Amino acid sequence: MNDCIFCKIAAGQIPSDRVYEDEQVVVFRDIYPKAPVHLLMIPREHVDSLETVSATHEALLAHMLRTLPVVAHRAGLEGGFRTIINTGRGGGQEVFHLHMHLLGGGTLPGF
Ligand code: DGP
Repeated sequence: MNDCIFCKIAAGQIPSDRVYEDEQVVVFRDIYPKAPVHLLMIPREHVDSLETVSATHEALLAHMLRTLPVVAHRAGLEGGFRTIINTGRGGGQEVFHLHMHLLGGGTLPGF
């Protein structure tokens, strides 16, 4: 956890282009954007991935999901947005601190 890059971003030890924060989450621009708007929402608390959440994280997860549309609207994504949670190596997760990708601002490819 001490080497977790997203913990360091949440703590302000590594710079990021932060667009939103509250007592539970931080949202910043992805360094390798896959869409005109590509944000990452992370909890301030370190959680490895969706596979390691427990009942104690239910309120946090609800907060994250409820906050995503607020952040999307602030980012100008009035027409909608895509949310992705890569989970585990097989799911394409590269950073093992739970994060939700928020993408939009153009015509997103289907998959
Ligand atoms: P995932 O594959 O779901 O683990 O996506 C991790 C994302 O994190 C990837 O799209 C690139 C982004 N990322 C990795 N390191 C940094 C960083 O230091 N700063 C920012 N802003 N984004 C990062």
